[in-house]
Amino acid sequence: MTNENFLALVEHRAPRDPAAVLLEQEDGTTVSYGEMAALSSRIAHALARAGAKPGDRIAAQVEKSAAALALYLACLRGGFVYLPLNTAYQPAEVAYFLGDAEPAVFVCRPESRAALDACAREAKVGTVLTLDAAGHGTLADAAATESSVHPVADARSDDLAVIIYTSGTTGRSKGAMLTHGNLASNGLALVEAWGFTADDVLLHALPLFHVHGLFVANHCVLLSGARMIFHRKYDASVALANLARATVMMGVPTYYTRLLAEPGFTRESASHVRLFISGSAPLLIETFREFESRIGMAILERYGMSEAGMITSNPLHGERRGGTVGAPLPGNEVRVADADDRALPTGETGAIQIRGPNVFKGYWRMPEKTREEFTADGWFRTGDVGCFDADGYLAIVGRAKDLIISGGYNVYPKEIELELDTLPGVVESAVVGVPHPDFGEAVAAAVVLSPGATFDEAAVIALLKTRLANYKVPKRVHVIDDLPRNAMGKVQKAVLRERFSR
Ligand code: MCA
Ligand code: AMP
Repeated sequence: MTNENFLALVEHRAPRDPAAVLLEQEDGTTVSYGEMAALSSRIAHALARAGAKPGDRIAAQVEKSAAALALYLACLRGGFVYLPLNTAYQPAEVAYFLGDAEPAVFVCRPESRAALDACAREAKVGTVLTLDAAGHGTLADAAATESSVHPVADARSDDLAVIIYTSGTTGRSKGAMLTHGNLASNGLALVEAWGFTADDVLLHALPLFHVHGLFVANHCVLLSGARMIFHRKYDASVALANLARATVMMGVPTYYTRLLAEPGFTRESASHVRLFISGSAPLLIETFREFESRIGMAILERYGMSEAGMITSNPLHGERRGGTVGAPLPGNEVRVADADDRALPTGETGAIQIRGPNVFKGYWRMPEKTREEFTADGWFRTGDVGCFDADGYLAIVGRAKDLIISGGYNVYPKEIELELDTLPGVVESAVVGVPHPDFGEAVAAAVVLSPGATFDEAAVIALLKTRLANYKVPKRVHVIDDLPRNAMGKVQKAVLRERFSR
């Protein structure tokens, strides 16, 4: 039986010459496919020596670097389950993920080790190792003396490869379990849909801890033997300077609005790029149009989610329609359904439901929640609301879930409301998304105070920054007399949104 580990597929499709460049770093140094295989082998040995066994979770909260990519690949290689964590998460948030996932090994930044050691102990994590942005730390030290050869662990397509935590409407994060088969089918579908070849050079400026930067970007490159220019974080002027060498760029809409704010971003400076791809959040039609008239090329918008990787995409060849996310990717099925989970005719708006080899296995240790999110006939409820046009393009017109997407990061209001409600003097709170020129949407909050209570907005924001990842912290916290409610007593968030958007 062939090995269905996703890394086996990657290695099968890797360039024959191990010296072929996989990634270029900001300092100009390069890492070849062969060097990446050797580094991920060393790390896989080091993780095993630290106590990890196949099937164990390896959690990581590390800066973006070639070594961080090697750590992900090492987990696939060793048959471990990779659990990436946003570097913005504060210790209380990390404590939840460690407690829920019970990883055998936790890799963190050296500077946050002191703050995270206690929660790792509490969660009974076997070993804590460190890795910094330059690829140094106790993990690197342990890996340095290991063999540069490690076989790819045998895995079945249905075996777990990665857990990606996504926040939820209840305020409690759920771990989406992605299998080797999910990664393989989605990666191959994207290579085909977007025409990736070994001649491509991807400008990779996305973070490495979410589906967009970790899977979509890396997998397109790895499965086509291409190369990438790896930026630690997104800086529009640095991206612009590198476009002359790139053939593809991927980003969230904020990346493109920031690029358009650069006077030097012209047809000429973009002429080497064959494809600009946007996703993770709605691309405003104004941005789509401005880009097209300035650069003479339409941004390709696609739609995805942590539970299913990429779902639909506008076409590589053919019309890219602004305000839509295109058609289902090869092998994926998408339907727009009514409240009884029955498919609606073209042109009608309803719940977006999906099925296919890209759809995840379920939420980690939440069988009930998993059951709720699937229909009786096996379709996954995305929580997005949309409609197909006569040509098969899907438009996302809203969300049934109470979700804010700020700069491509998801924020569930409930989680922020629970924090606000713990503050002295706060009786109740409501959190909404308001339009933001840079992040698309930004988080805004309203609090109702008990009689006589005082409130210092700046102090509250500063306090929240110690408890929540920075992008979740409200940009404004408004004090209001009462939360607007409908006849059923439900908070009317649309009223607050309208009020705070002015
Ligand atoms: C940073 N800040 C933000 C955000 N990012 N505020 C709201 N929303 C944000 N996204 C705030 C910080 O709190 C800080 O505020 C100030 O901005 C500067 O922080 P810094 O880190 O320097 O900001 P930046 O480097 O300019 O980051 C903005 C960014 C970044 C480049 C847009 O957020 C980003 O890379 N986003 C991409 C997210 C992504 O990869 N999403 C994919 C998810 P203060 O100074 O007050 O502290 S995967 C997904 O959604 C699905 C599967 C899909 O379809 O892809
Ligand atoms: P995540 O939970 O981070 O995986 O985010 C997934 C959610 O992001 C989806 O359910 C959508 O609501 C949203 N999303 C992703 N891509 C797009 C897009 N192109 N347009 C609108 N929303 C998007």
